[in-house]
Amino acid sequence: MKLTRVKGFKGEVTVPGDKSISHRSIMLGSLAKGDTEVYGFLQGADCLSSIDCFSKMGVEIENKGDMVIIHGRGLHGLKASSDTLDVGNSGTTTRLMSGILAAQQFTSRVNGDASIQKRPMKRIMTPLSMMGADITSELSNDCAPLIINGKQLKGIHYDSPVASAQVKSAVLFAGLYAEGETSVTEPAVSRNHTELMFEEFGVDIKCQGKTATVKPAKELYAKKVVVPGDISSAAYFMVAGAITPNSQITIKNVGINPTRDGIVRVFEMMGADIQVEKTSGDIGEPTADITVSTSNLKGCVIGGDIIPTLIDEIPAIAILACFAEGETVIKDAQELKVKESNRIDVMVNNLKAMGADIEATDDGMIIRGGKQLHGAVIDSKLDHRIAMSFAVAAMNADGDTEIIGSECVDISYPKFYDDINKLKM
Ligand code: SPQ
Repeated sequence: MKLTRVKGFKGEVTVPGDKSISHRSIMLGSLAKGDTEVYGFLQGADCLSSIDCFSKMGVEIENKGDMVIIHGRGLHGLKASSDTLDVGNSGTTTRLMSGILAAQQFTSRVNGDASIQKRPMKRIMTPLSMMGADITSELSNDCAPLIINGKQLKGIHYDSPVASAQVKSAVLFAGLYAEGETSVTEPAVSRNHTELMFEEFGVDIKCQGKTATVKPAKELYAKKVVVPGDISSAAYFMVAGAITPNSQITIKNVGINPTRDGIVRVFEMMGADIQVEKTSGDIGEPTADITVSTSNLKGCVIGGDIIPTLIDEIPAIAILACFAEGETVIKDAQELKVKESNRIDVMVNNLKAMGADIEATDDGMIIRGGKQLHGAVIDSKLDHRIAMSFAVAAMNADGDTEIIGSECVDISYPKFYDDINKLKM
């Protein structure tokens, strides 16, 4: 795809439903008793992989577009799949589903695309094995394909070395089936959608500080789920509004759960013209309409406990920092190396190709803003967040930019290019 400078962006956009909540709605809906209706479900390839995997385990799931009905089979109602469970590109499906599979009375094989086959799975294999799970990496490289022989699990306390909602959630899902209580303590609190949704579906879960504790469940109960707009998708419009001259963009109904809203705090630190107007929200998830206008930005330091609350927005924030006065330091973000691509290297190399003053560090990057970007050939490495970040950069650069693999936005935002083009002046 070729992109070039725009004069400005004006208008309103409603981004698709939150990816993390959409995945969890399929998993909890499948394990619940009764029918779960999900409104605003994200029809991205990753969430369709979750639907596919649970359908293969005997769950009837009606996908009617924006609305999905899951005919739950109860906590012990899943059936062995005769095929490999194909997670596609989705780390969330792989890790959360593994926690469930570890406790079933059957064996499963879980595999995905080339990117998934490189992402680390030891981080879930270790705590699940401590619970008594039999989970192995077929190629003995701690990556998928995974073979999971369901076992009776026992509750543990796990001190997670990483702030990861996927690790925490894998253990909590396994904890539903374990003998005794299961708890996870993280070094910093990661997104808490699993905890909030467990409560909604009738699970006995307690959260205190950085620890979440779940009691074994007897039954989960179906629940209507209204999915808020994904702040990770809103991020591209927030950045576009702030860095593009003559712009004002309102993003409607965005989830602003405090474990996900770090990008809003960064916009405020950088002096962006941003307004957050709270709306009603549902399932314990606060929402807001966010308006961002062309801004005079200044660099800042982003690190510590805020990182898990904006980890997926860092590619977009790196673009923002190129348009700020002074230096932006992003640190404590080594987790970026194990996402769909190595997001530190891929951002730094591609931004360098566009003329940015940027360097990679061990745990992040340093960006000296203010250098005019120019068009370049950008390799997205088939990472949706890289493709969308560079689409926004390209619309603020001199000359043409070509994004290789631009179609990978299908993972989390299939209509992204249509939506951003509609706002062009
Ligand atoms: O699902 P996947 O592939 O891991 O997707 C990403 C993304 O950018 O969309 C990460 F690459 O989001 C993760 C996120 O980074 C989704 C997620 C979740 O829903 O629990 C948690 C985060 O990952 P982690 O490893 O920090 O727990």
